Amino acid sequence: MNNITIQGICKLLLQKDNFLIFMHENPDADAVGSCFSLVYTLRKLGKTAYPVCCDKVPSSLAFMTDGERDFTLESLPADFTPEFLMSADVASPGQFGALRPYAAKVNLALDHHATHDRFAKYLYVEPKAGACAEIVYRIVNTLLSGNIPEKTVSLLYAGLAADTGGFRYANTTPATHKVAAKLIEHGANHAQICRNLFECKSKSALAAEAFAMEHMRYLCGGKISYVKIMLADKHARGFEDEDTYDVINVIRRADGVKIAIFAREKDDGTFKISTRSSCEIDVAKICGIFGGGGHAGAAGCSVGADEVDSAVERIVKECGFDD
Ligand SMILES: [Mn+2]
Repeated sequence: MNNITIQGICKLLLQKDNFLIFMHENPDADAVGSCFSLVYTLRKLGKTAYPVCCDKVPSSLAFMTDGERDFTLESLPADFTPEFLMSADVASPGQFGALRPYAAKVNLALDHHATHDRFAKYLYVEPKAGACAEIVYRIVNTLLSGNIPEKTVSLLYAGLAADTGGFRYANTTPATHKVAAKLIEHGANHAQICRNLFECKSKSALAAEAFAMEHMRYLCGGKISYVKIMLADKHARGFEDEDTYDVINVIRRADGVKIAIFAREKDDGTFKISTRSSCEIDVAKICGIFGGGGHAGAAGCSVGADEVDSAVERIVKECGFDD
């Protein structure tokens, strides 16, 4: 599946000087950690590199970016001309969001999504990797001959910890733990990172989660949990989109739930549907029906306002539970 090796990637990167590295829309800790650790590593090698994303980094992840959140194209220096475009953790052109036209120009894509939509010239896709950060670690470690700065290892650790749910999800492998161990050896501040990622919540995020718990419904005899949040709910309760990012993880916790479904109305009136599976049902395949994707255990898709209820019904049906 990979058409370039880690060694090949390093050779290629050393030949270039000006890099632009894309994160996916609604960037998560793996996207931010993978992208920024590459940016810092390339800069350490004397090169010019910038991160870019169509959306702001959520404030809950600002601890990873020194408080900066705007990495849109407009944030780049006017005189910067990138010669090598990369993406990290981006599965498809659609995930570039407003920057979608750039997908066709990407020279190298690093990813761990099994559904990766081979849009780049060079690909390194490792679906067994628990996070894209696991792949990026190998690149950074080779480029820096093992001398990875503390800031970079902490970024990689955050990506790895976030995508594996704190090393609890099925995508956690011995290789994941080995990389995590290396990162801690290099000085990753794992306790502080995990506090930031998994414990510390804004009051508005807690309000969003309280709303979700109050309004979630159980379907198929309690095997599916489902909640829909409308713009009006968001405005009435005073929370933002990014406050709802953990809602899916809250509703999947109920005992007996195998599949969780969360539909959120976006500002443009369309809906983002997020799904999680803690059984053999592959939600990436099901979300694929609506042009979405992701991982077998965590996936999503976007649908119009008039199709959200029928889409949720179809997803429920595709799960194939009897009752
Ligand atoms: Mn990821």
